[in-house]
Amino acid sequence: MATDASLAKLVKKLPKDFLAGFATAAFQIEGSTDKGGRGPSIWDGFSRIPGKTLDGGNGDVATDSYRLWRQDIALLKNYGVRAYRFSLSWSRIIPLGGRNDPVNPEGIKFYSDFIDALLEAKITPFVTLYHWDLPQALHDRYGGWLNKEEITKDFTNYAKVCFQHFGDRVKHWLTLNEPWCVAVLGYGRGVFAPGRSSDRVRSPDPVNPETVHPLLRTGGDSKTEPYIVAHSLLISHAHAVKLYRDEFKHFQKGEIGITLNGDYYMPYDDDPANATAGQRALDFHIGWYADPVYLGHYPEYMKEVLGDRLPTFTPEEIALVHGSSDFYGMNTYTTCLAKNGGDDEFQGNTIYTFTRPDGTDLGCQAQCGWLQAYAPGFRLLLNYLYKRYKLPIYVTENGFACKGENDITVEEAVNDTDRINYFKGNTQALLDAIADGVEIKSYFPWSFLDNFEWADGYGTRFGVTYVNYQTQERTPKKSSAFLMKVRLYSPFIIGLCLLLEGGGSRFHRKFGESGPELACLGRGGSTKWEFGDWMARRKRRHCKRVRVLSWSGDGRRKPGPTAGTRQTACVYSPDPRILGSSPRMWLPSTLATHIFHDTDRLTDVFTLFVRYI
Ligand code: GBH
Repeated sequence: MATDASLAKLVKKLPKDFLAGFATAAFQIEGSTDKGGRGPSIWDGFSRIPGKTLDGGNGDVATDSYRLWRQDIALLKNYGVRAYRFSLSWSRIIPLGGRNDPVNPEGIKFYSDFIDALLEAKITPFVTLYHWDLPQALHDRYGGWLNKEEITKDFTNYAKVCFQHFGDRVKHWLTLNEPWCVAVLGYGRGVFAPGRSSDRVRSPDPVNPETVHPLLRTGGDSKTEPYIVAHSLLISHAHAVKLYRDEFKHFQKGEIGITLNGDYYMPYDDDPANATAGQRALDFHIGWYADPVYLGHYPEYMKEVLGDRLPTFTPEEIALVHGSSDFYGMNTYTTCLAKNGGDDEFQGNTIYTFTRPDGTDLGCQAQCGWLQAYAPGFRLLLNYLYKRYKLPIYVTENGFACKGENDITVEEAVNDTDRINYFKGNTQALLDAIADGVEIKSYFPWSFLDNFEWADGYGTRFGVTYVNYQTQERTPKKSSAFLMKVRLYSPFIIGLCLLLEGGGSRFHRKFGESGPELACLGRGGSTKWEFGDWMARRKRRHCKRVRVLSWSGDGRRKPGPTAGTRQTACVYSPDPRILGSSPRMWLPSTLATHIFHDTDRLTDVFTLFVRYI
């Protein structure tokens, strides 16, 4: 496996506008479900029903981020992220959800302040409109996603309110998160809200059917409802995109798309039937949504097996859906081996396994049964999607829940080696995919914090930050330090760090009272040299905070700082947010050393990481 240093070197080659940060979702972190004028969502009630979540946890408090958001942003800033993906709670913005229902000014203000604070911290907001928390009122009023006509209008109206209030500052929009999960888990398997399925033990018929909307008179139908819901989701998404493109894009100048879940399905062995099975699994997980959006039709295989259970697009609908995403939004976690057989329709009648024919496991097992770490699959999937759908890819989620992490102390949990290995492998795979020619524009590990993991409750932890749910204390795990160390979050602040004699005070003037945080990152490997400490002492005078993350030379001992020798050096960053319009800032320095004349070595050996505090 690559060393951290060699990874860090590669990471520097990422495109200049690459967005790296963390992802979260409103219901999983906000809590305060009855505060600030918020209306209930389908997850509020569902998660409170005994038996629906593994540990009985619900979303009432979650990570309390509705109250602790300033602290959260401070931590994100500390992590050095360039972007943050989060979702808006529809029922915070329109408590009853509908197009004729009032907008909640407190909800608007909450997100507006949040976005301002992110921008203030130089963090790019990446906003999901819908991450599964449908306003309960819309479900009750007309059956929610089951009712295409109504939900399309209400979702588009909700999107419009968001573009109007936040689109001046938000330039990256996602309409829906993982429609497959909404349709299959919410209306097929019944394990997610609203919990509908054909299984009458799981989802009984209503006690007084005459009092509910006609679409809700039974407990559900796993054979038809998921496909109806998926169709509504696609069309609602497409309407929101059209609205953005017609009325907002020309002056707000952002981009908009959908994000799909999808893992890679490798054939179990070289039996051609298993290769076909792998493709069927990809069709049912990914093609169901991606083929209409990017290619203009449902996958052939789905039409074939589902017959008239699969809704058909009217010509107007498909014209709207086809081409309705500016990019490919990708959430992915794992790779499975696909075997022909089984009767699980949602899996494309394919059997999934992590066990290879020789009995070994594909990768490291996570807390959740569905997740093993297998980095080569990530690279293969990136290649598959790019070849098939031909658009730049935003990786909007990718993460790992260490097995047993909830059963150990926080001191133990922060040593999240399996998560570090997962990110190490996948960062390498991402870079390899870029080298393969795949255009990749972001990487958002899931998740910033441990949080409400839906039907798993709080026992499954995906965060790079440990959350103590009694005290709400946040403790960074080592995986967060790993991601900082490979410089995923500031790949193009390449700079030199000769900030001496006046350099610091120039910085001070430039960045004002708060001062930047300067950190010197070495390339790993050899001697920790006194320069690090010296620089830290030196700069403390000028900058509020200096952190020498690591320092090392290339094995040879370098000449130390020599007083009185003036040399010219600069901090270099093509990122205009760091130094304004000029890519470099010259600094006088007194560091005598020949290696600094060689810019390549310099950027290699000395990397200055400049961030605002
Ligand atoms: C993401 O979904 C979600 O966007 C995020 O909210 C969540 O917290 C995160 O993953 C971690 O789970 O065994 O048939 O029930 C991940 C995609 C697809 C993964 C469905 C689990 C389970 C399929 N998920 N899959 S099944």
